[in-house]
Amino acid sequence: MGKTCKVVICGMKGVGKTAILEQLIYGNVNLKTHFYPTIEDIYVANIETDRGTKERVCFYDTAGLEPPLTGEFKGPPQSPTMQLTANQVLQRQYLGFAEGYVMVYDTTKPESLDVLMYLKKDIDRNKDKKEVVMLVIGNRTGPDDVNSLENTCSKAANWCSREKVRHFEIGEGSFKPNQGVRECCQTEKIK
Ligand SMILES: Nc1nc2c(ncn2[C@@H]2O[C@H](COP(=O)(O)OP(=O)(O)OP(=O)(O)O)[C@@H](O)[C@H]2O)c(=O)[nH]1
Ligand SMILES: [Mg+2]
Repeated sequence: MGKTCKVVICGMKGVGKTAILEQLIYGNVNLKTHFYPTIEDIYVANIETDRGTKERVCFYDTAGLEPPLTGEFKGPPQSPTMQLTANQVLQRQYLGFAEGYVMVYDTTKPESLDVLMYLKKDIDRNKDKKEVVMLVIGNRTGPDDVNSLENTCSKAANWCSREKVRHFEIGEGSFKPNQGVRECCQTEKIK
């Protein structure tokens, strides 16, 4: 067994971060499961990689971020110097400390993708020279908005390809996050 790697799960509040982790590790989540807002939780898992080895991964489930909702802060980030409040940014201790960041958004909440755009800039700015793996998970909690020109999922897919991060969608409107997350962990070979 190699060294334990640290992975931070982050994103807007209520997008399903804890649900995804609980389903990945315990497989005990269904539509009736309710979770309280997270302050901080740590899950330790032994995950089999596609190389057939077992890796120990420490997942840090973080408190959900508030969306940037007012005035000039509405929508995706315009300037790298903009000031966000403490509950709109990832707590400073998680920056530059993990090998992997899983950024989660809810495909039915466009503002949750905006949050990831801020978040990724923050992680990039603070990662120093360290190699970090980032990936984005779109949690499908309901159908796409047929009235919008570009749905949140395709917007996310475009952004991810520009930023060169892997993009996964899970859920398909029902609650089946398990497969997707397992696949993410294995294909990204988080080490
Ligand atoms: N229907 C459905 N409900 C979901 C899904 N994912 C999460 N939920 C529900 O949405 C609520 C919020 O999910 P959480 O997993 O607590 O979200 P979170 O991102 O951890 O929230 P914070 O810890 O507050 O940031 C919970 O009551 C879940 O049961 C999903 O894919 N489908
Ligand atoms: Mg949570």
